[in-house]
Order: sequence, then C-alpha cells, then structure tokens
Amino acid sequence: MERGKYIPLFETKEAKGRVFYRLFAVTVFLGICCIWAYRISKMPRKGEDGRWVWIGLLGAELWFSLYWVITQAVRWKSVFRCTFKDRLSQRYKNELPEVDIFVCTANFKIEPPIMVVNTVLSVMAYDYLPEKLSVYLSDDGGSDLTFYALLEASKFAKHWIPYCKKFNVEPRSPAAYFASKSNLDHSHHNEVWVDIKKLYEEMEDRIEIATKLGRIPEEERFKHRGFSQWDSYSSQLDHDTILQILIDGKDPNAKDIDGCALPGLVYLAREKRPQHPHHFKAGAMNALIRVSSKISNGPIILNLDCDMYSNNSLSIQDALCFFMDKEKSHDIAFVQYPQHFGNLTKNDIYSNSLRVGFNVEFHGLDGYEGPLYIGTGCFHRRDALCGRKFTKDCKFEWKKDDDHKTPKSILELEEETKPLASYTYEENTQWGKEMGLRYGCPVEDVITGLSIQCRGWKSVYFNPERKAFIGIAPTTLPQTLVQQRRWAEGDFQILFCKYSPLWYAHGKISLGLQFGYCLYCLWAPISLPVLYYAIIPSFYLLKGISLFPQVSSPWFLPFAYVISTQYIYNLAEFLWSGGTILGWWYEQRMWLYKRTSSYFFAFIDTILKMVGFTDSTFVVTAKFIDEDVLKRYEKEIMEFGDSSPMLTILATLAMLNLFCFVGVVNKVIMNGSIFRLCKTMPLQTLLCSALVLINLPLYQGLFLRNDKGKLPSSLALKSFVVALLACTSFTLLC
Ligand SMILES: *[C@@H]1O[C@H](CO)[C@@H](O)[C@H](O)[C@H]1NC(C)=O
Ligand SMILES: CC(=O)N[C@H]1CO[C@H](CO)[C@@H](O)[C@@H]1O
Repeated sequence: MERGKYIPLFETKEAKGRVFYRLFAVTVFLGICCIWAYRISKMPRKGEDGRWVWIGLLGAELWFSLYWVITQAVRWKSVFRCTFKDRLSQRYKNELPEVDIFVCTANFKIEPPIMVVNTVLSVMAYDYLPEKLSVYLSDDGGSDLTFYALLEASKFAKHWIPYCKKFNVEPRSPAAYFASKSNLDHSHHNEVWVDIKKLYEEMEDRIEIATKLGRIPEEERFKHRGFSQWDSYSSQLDHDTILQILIDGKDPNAKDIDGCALPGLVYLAREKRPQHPHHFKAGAMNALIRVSSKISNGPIILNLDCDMYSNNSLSIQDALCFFMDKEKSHDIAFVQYPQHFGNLTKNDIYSNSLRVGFNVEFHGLDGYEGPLYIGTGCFHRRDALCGRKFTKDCKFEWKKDDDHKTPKSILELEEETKPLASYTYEENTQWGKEMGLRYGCPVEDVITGLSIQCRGWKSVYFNPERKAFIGIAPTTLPQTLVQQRRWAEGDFQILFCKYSPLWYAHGKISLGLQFGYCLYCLWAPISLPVLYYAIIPSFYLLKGISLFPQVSSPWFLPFAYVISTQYIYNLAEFLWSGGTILGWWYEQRMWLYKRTSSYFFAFIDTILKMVGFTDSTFVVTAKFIDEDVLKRYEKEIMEFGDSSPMLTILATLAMLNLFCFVGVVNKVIMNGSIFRLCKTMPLQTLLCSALVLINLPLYQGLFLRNDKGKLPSSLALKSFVVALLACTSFTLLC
C-alpha cells in the first residue's frame, strides 16, 4: 500500500429515515402531552371518589412517558458499521497483534465439559495466525473433569484445526458443525469427513463417560502431570491455583498433524479459599488478565462465556479493523458483538432472542459511541481494560519489541505465573476497583464498560450479517424469569453504585448515552406502573367505573393515537428485526411477565438490600434440561414446572383479570349491551380482554394440562383464592 495514503478499515453509516422517525416521535410526544392534560384536567376534586386512583394513573402514565422518552434516545441517531477485512490483511500482513481469548466456565454440572471444549475448539480454529493466538480457559469450578476434557480437546485440535482450514468449514465448533451437516454434503471429501467425525465422537464419548462417572480414567491420570495439581484440592471453594499450559504457543514443537503451528492453550483454576470472596466471573476475568500478561500478553482480549461458540472464523479480523484504523481507532476501547442463540424455537416463545435490543437499541447506543459491554462476545483493548485513561496523545504501537529474554521452560513459566492467580494478590491493589473488571455488582460487566467509557474511551457495536457468536438460551419460563430478575436487579443497582450513569457519568459520557444506560437500569422500577395498569383498570371495569375517555369524547383521540401507533411501530420493528407475528405476540406476553414478576422482584430485592436485608447470591442459569421439557419447548408449549413466588404473582394476576372479565361478560349478558360497554369504557374493556387473551397459556397451565410442565395444583388453588378474595372485597368495599 502506498505510503501516506489513508485507507479506512471501517465505515460508519447513519440509519436511513432518521428525519421521518423523529417527526413521528414528535407527534407521539404531542399525543402523550394530551393524555397528561386529560388526566390532570379531569382529576376528581379533593374529597371526591376515585381521586387516588386518578393520581395513581397519572403517576403510572408519567412513568411510562419518561421511559418512552428513554426508548426514543436509543432510536434517535442509530448507526451501522461495516468493516474492510481484506484491507486489514493487505496493510498489516504479518504484523497483526496477538489476541488472547478468555473462556469462562463456573460449574461442570451446569456447563458440561463437552460444551466448554466445543467453544474452546471453535475459537482455537479461528482463521488467524496461530502463533498469535492464545486461548485461556478459566474454570471456576476447579474441576479435573473440565481439565480432562480440555486435555482431550488439545489433542483433537491437532486434527480439527487443519481440517477446518483445509476445507474452510463453518462453524468451527465440532458439535455445531456435525449437527448442521449431513453425510451427503461432503461427497468431495467424504473419507476425511468420516475420519474426523469418528475422532470427534470418540473424544465426545470419553468426555461424557468421565462426566457421567464423575472421575477420570486411572490411566489418563498418570499420563499427564497436570492431574497431580489436584492432590492438594479439597473442594471447589478451597484449593491452590491450578495452572497448566497445555499447548505452548511459543514452542516450535507444538504442531498440528500438517506441521503448522498451534494456538496456545492454557487451563486456569485460580486459588480459592472459603473465607475469602472470589467475586465470581469478574474475579476469574481479572485473574486471567494477569496470568495471560505473563504468558502471551496479547494487546487484544476476546472474552466469551463457555456456552458461546464462534460461528464465524473471521471475527478477529472484523474486530481488528476497529482497533487498527489509522485515524478513527485510537479511542476505541472495546468492540461488542451481539449475542445470538442456537436453540431458539421458530417463534421464540420466551422471547429470549433480545431481537429488538440487538437489532435496534444497540445500534442506537452505538450512535453515541457507547454500546454496553455485556460480558461475552466482546473484544477489548487490554490497556483500557486494565485501567488506562484515554488521552489525546494515546498512540498505539502494535509491534511488540520481541523480548529477548531467555526462553523459559513451561514448568518455570507456570510456577512464575501462579502467584498472579492467588487470592492474596489483589489485596491492597486497584484490581476490581480501577483495574480490570469491577467487583461488587451482579452485572459487573456493564459497570466495567461504563467505567471505561468514563475514562474517555469509546466503544463500538458490530452486528455482522454472518452471526459471530452463538450461545444457548434458557428453555423454560422460570429460567428466563430468573435470568431477567438477575439482570434487572444488577442494572438497577448500577444507578446507586459509584459509577452511576446518572451522577458519576454525568459530563463524562454524552447525555444520550446516559439515557441509553437508563433504558436498562430502570427495568426494575418500571414494574410498578405495569402492575398498576394490570390490576386497577380491570377492577374498575368490573365495578362499572370509567377511568379513560369514552369513544365520543375528543380526549379519546390521543389515547387511540398513542396506543395504536406504538403497537404498530413496535410490531414493524419486531418484524424488521427478523421476528414472526406469532413471535411478536409471545414477546408481548413476556413483556408483561418480565415486568410483573422478574422486574418487580428485582425492585423489591434491591430495596431490601439497600436497607440491609438479604445478601446477593449469584445463580448460574442451568443450560441443560431433560427430554420431556425439551420436547415441549420444541413444540412451543410454555413450561412452568415449579411453584415459585414469581409464578404465583403471574397466576394471581391472570386470575384477577379472568374474574373481572367474566364478571363483566356476565353483566353484559344479564342486562347490558356490548355496544354500550365498548362505547363507555372502550380502553378498559380492551385492556382487560387483552390481558385475558395473553394469559391463555397460563390458564391452560393452571387447569387444563396434565404434563409435568403445568403449574402445580397448590399454586392454582392459591392464586384462585387470592384473586377471588381480592375481587369480592374490592366490589364490596370500594
Ligand atoms: C452461523 O452462520 C451462518 C452463516 O451466516 C448462518 O446461516 C447460521 O444460521 C449461523 N448459525 C446459527 C446457529 O445461527
Ligand atoms: C430447538 C433447539 O435447537 N433446541 C436445542 C436447545 O439446546 C439444547 C441443549 O443444547 C439442545 O439439546 C436442543 O436441541
């Protein structure tokens, strides 16, 4: 490439139709103002009946409006990115930087070793210079089973990597690859294919048998010195640092079967002691950052959860385009990819795909140069992650001066590195505060991203056509609700922590981005107005008291306009993001369920914690479930399973609305006309019917189903009684 001529490595495009969208948003805002005007002007006077209900409605509507404004912020100036990978390789050829990949696993029972090694293999097989690639597995379970699986994988990699590169296969997770291809696709290299598949299946068998038995075959134990490190191991929460370099990337003898270099591969289980906090995933990541700095010290770090395999062997090149552009890269700290899921059903019954979030909202955050770090699928600049501030004269040299230290043996290197992963290392240091990932919050990753942005760095969101990473989504309703509760709780706590996007970040990041963070931080409190709306209007419908304007009133218009345009727009956005109509309906249901259970509990939990009750616990969401459950999941039948307070709330709300609905229908049959009802109380009737309609699967789960996934009868009884009591006492007392 000619000297001096600047050739961009990536491009940023504004979303089309911005002006049109903004005009539309302004009309909706006017509609919202009219709704406030209605609420205030028609408010019953002091002493009159129903004044408090109106104040409640006004409060709820103000909340909804505020949140609506926030959702506009992430639609206001969306951008899209594209990269020029070919220019990158032309320009830098062999001078590309080293990349360290961190995979984190926490519990071999919930995250089976075979899944973990598939993720590891998929990233080892990246189409990148193997001598510049190192893969680190942090095993917070400290399980020799996981280590054994990784050892097996390091042998299989010698066959798998050359195979991937020779036939340019995708995806490079063997399990996903073999599951997606039938024998027939491979007529041109069928023999090799059969061989490699056999090798994989043998490895899979060995790993799965060991996992099932819960122990390693004796002869394997003696074959590798690594297992001796478990001699001093007493439990998952009490052991020395276990560090094993399985493949030394610098070793000229580490070769695959074709004689090409292999990427480095390291197993780490940091030291843990029962009386010492280990800070969950953030602690594991920080140990990895330090350990890797001694071994490969790649200036770029990719961080992945163990269930998230690479679906695109060129993702590193894409990310590097953002880090290595001569003019636009110097302030970019991390590149976040969206999270996709491999096991969603067609209509995504639990609405786990986060479709609109990743296809709309994150592009909006990117417009403010600040998409969130979501803890997986993210490339970091090591410096920024380690606490460096961004200053105007930050310049990066990618070429490292090769340290001409005398090469050490693996053993020496391991021994030298181990203290970095000891639990005492972080005492009296900035780790967990200013360096590495932040401690003390369930969503440490989001806070870490925010604190990096507060130090002047920018981030990038890259959503390529070819999906880069594929993870596993929860497959039952309780799992989804628990996951959402954890997120909502963590995000809500961010508001009150040191790095609050409202106070601390003010002036350090743009106002739009502050709003962007609030989109997630305010999940928990938005549960209150939703609960109010899901209960009160239905009660008053039963009672025959109107809380919204009649069809003939001019005040009806703003309500009709705001509600209909929002739903139409919402549907359009959902379809545009690749969803189905039924999927949208399911999303509406989950919208309600998340808010009335997960977010509500997250709200209560956070408040309790602030006044000093309960302690935070971190729940890893189980990824594997039995066959019956899976069958129902594939048929898109809701899985309720256990009894839990969250399900009780959902069931009680559903019953409440059913009673109100039935009561009203009864009245109409006895003495009224349906037309009159629809004329005088159109919105309440609509709301109550919609709530009943959307809860249909719940009624089935309560009363009609017989399989294991239904709601327990004790819960059915409880919700029935509570709802009945509430309805009767309301009609009698109010
Ligand atoms: C992986 O990427 C390919 C190519 O874009 C895509 O067709 C496939 O659906 C992706 N895999 C999954 C599980 O989404
Ligand atoms: C529909 C679908 O792809 N389901 C998969 C979800 O994940 C589990 C566990 O990995 C698989 O067994 C299912 O087939």
